[in-house]
Amino acid sequence: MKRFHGIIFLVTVGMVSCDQQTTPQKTGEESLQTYPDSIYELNAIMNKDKLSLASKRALERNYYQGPEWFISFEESDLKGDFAYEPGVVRRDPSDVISVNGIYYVYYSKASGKTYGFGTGDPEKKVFPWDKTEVWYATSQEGWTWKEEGIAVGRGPAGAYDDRSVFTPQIFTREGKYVLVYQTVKAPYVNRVKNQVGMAIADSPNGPFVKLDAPILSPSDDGEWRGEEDNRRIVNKQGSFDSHKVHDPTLLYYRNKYYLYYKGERMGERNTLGGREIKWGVAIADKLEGPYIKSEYNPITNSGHELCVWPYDGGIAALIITDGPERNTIQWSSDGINFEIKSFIKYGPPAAGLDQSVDNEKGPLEALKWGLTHKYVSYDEQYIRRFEGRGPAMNP
Ligand code: AAL
Repeated sequence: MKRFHGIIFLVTVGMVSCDQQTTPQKTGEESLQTYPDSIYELNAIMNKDKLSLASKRALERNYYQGPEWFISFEESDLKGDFAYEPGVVRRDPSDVISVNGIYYVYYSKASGKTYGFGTGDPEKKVFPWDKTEVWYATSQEGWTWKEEGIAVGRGPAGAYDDRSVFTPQIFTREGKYVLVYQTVKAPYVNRVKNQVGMAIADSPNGPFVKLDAPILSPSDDGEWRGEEDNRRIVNKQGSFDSHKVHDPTLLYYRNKYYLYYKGERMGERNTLGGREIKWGVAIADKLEGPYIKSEYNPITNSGHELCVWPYDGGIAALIITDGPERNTIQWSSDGINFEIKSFIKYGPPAAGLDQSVDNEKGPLEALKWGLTHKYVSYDEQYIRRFEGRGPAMNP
């Protein structure tokens, strides 16, 4: 087993040395002895000839780097309509946009008890995000919020979004206000495959006009086994997004529309990182699509709700909750190839960022503040505020 590790290690050193972004100056590729003395010193490695696996990883992955991407978070309750309200679900806030000095946010809202699957009554709510609609709220200063009404409702019976519309993200460009969100068609069973919808308005207050068809669907390359409504039982798992396409987030990047999303897989397994959750991206030339899934998908091996922002010509990502690389902040120079920039203790779930912040002030400026949600119970969730506290933040 030791020898096996040694071989892997030499190969990895060779690969890492191609990456100019993170690799310290190495003078050769074939041996560990080629790191400059300063790198051993920074890693507190006093004996280059006796390297533990942990020390080898520290050298390979540049663990001595500074805290520019390291951050912690504080969360607080909000006022007005975002204060906790018994019996109501408000969750999965979008990013915040600022229009004429007023903040806007979009989110999933529902009320009523969540029963789970298998009640025998297809009308009963199965998840907190079942039978939700997209609502929106405004605020002058980001602390006291006023609920304004519905932005996107459920479709008529038989439509692809007749059961639930939820987990919205807002995108603005060229005077258009665009919501992308998850949709579910009834009946909401364990094996249901959701889709992503889009609705467009000329004002942040709407009216938001839905496209006729969803813009993204799960990959169609898995195969359930048997008829039981059990999402874990498959003949074939298929792609990382063969079951669900969640948390859509749209960015305009390199003259194209990049639709980032979370995938869930048919027959989902648990791995050493917990749930088998990964992200992908689908790219379009035009806002309405078609959105073509990247051949490089999946582009993360971890994560849960999407949280991405442009920085320094690339795209940064807050990756939390699931997978071996959860609780990391990552960055890619091309929107596809993400590398770990920091390991954090915790990140706010379903984070929505303030899109009016000047991201270029620093790597984590986009995380200065935003909205998140908190579970009180399966029947009650409410929206809160988070603030980033890190060495890279401006005071
Ligand atoms: C969230 C998101 C999606 C899921 C559910 C509601 O954390 O990942 O939105 O469908 O949970």
